[in-house]
Amino acid sequence: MFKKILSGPLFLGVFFLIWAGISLPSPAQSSKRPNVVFILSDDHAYQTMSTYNQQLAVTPNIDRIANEGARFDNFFVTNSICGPSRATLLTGKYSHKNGFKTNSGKVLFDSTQDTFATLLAGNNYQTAWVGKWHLHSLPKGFDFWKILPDQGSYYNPDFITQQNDTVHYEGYISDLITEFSLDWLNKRDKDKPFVLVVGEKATHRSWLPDLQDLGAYDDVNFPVPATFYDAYDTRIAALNQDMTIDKTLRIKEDLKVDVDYTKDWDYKRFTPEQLKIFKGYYQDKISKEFHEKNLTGKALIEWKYQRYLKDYLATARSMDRNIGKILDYLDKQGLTENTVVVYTSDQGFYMGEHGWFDKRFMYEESMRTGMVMRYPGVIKPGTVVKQMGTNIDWAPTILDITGVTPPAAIQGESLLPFVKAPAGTKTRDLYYHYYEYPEPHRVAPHFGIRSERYKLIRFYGPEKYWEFFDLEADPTELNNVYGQKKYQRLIADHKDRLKKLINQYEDEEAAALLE
Ligand code: SGN
Ligand code: CA
Repeated sequence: MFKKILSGPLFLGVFFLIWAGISLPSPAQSSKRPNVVFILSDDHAYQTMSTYNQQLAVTPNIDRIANEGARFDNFFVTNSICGPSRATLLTGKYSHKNGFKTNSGKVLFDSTQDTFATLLAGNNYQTAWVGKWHLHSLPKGFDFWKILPDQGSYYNPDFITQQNDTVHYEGYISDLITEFSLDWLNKRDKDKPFVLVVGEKATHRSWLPDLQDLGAYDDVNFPVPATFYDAYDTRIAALNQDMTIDKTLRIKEDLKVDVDYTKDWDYKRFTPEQLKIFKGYYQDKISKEFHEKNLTGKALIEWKYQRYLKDYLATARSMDRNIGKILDYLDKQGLTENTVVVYTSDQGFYMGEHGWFDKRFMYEESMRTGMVMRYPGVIKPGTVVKQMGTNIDWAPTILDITGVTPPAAIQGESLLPFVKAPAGTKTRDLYYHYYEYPEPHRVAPHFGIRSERYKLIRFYGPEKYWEFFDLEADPTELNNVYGQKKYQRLIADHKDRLKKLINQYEDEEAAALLE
């Protein structure tokens, strides 16, 4: 019976299908090599991306990438601040290897080293970087770039162009970054594949939303996180930081209460029309509310928390709309099928957990970052990747997609095997090292290991000491159990594993600080 069905022309057809199925080139091998659009935002917390958490915000366009591709549920950074994360994106290396450890400006990014852009140059790819760069030296190895000076401005910003001019543009930052990105895509050589990095300024402090998004979340009363009133028992570095909503977050500069619009910061950049709308909201509504309520104590701290979230999430909304514009452009140009889109942030951020904003610590909210990736034909829509990865994997992933063999000096590895086998069994220990101290937020330098269940951290600032957390028993990391007898075997095991990572990644500075 079976034999009969498979005889004659039908047999030939089935044979052809099997043969075609086997030899059909994957997008990565096809002559039409895939493009990459890598969107890297600034300080955008995964807690505020609705693909991860529906309690705070709505981010339909980031969610669209996740739904049509993959969401990484255990993705981390290796040094949770801006410049170092970008240097790691470029090089696939830890800060101690690429030389860019802090944002301080004392060290420029060494642009003579290999980056994914220089490695792609010989491979017929066109490369571009648009938007936030924050590495103090100018980009090298990209065919096109147009970057913000330092942190850049939200309204009517300057851009540094390839001619090394600083040019003033009118408009809102996320719109302009999209406009310049799409402009380059329109003008590119359409016969060659491309890699474009879109470096968003949002959602960096001090969170200025686009005019159309002012007050977008004003009707929402956000739940106060369970750790909001953390007293930092057992954690000296957490006690000594300077990044609380209570004490560090500024009512005027951050929450825009009683700003002097003629004198203060970026407000001088506003056009009269923009200023009218902005003042109408922050002066006539928010500052008025602040004075009328005349709050003190806990009520004041919680008002600050609510205002912080409202400004932050409205700024994220302005950016998410722009991510939508990029996705629409790819659709309209017929590029979607052959373009990998990644959205991620340079690090995580505190949305009131432990009473904080900002990042830096090796604790979960700052070490983790959200990451979604769409790769039609390769990633099954709705994939959820549970395996752990870090930002040293970004560059080797871009190289893998574009068919370039990574040089041995790259310390990360491609994430493509993870998206193909998202529940794979590969476990790896992650290594972290943060340096910037004391400015601007007095977070003591530290390094450590994160395994799937535990975290061991060595602080080496003013106080030299260890922390150990059981993330299953204590997911919010309130209870440093270093020194508790029942954990001694696990702690010794993690110290060994930490030493191995330090050797593997050749972090000599950390090796000397272990005892
Ligand atoms: C500025 C901010 C800090 C922030 C750093 C680094 N202060 O100094 O709050 O931690 O940038 O951010 S501000 O008052 O100037 O906004 S990073 O994202 O570039 O690493
Ligand atoms: Ca950042």
